[in-house]
Amino acid sequence: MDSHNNQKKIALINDLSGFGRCSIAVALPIISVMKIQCCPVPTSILSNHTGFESYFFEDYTSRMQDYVDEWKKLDLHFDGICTGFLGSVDQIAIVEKFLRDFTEEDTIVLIDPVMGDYGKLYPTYTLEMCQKMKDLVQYADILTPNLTEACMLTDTPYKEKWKVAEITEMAEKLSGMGPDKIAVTGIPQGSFLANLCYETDKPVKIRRTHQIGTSRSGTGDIFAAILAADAVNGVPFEDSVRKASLFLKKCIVSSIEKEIPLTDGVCFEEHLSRLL
Ligand code: PXL
Repeated sequence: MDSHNNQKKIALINDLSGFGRCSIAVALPIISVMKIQCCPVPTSILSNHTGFESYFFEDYTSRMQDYVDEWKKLDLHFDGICTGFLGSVDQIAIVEKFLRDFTEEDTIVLIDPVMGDYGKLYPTYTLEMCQKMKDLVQYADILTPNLTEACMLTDTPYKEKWKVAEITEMAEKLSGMGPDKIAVTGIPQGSFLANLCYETDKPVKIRRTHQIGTSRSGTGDIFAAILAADAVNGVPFEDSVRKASLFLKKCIVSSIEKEIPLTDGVCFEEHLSRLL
């Protein structure tokens, strides 16, 4: 029988940045190539992301509820919900309502708490938004904070050097807030960056990833999209973290070869077929 719900679907709540390869612009093609229908909910529209000196930013909060109300009329059911960059406190409240309205028993919720990097909040992020993000974490099955975001969500002072045990402690705290799978990204380890892969009742795993000095925009969004699509496809979390790390490494190597500025993200397009 015909149904909107005959194919697996992920609702992707994120911004649309026209340039800089982040958010919807990278997550949508990745989720599609992994054979899942991707349904975006735009949170804001930017000419280019906030890592550039200048950008145009239009908040979409006031339109979002009308937008998703139409999805209720269509009786859409989602196998996954993936949230990323959020632009205001009111918007976080709308996302919370979306999670309450659309999360069913089998829906996997991935929250990427995009808040900041290198120990600092992104320019559009306020302390009130941090508090609301802490409340949102309870809805997540999977959480993908970088080190800065893990610190902000657990009220841990940020620093440059970390012991695995200290990051594991933060992951445990985060897990206590809701999610049972957590990938803490962007951990400096010698000349590499690593991800810490935490699953409730399993030993912690460290996965090395991209080389240091090449931290590029959008890599967190690519990482989260692969994890969300894999989770919906039933791939074990640890395998998925390894796959996402390897994929990013290839993309970063190509971006260095092509001398792409760090702001412009990674050349993932030529590697998409690796995710098939
Ligand atoms: O990739 C994270 C991200 C997403 N969206 C916007 C951003 C950033 C990081 O700077 O500015 C608009």
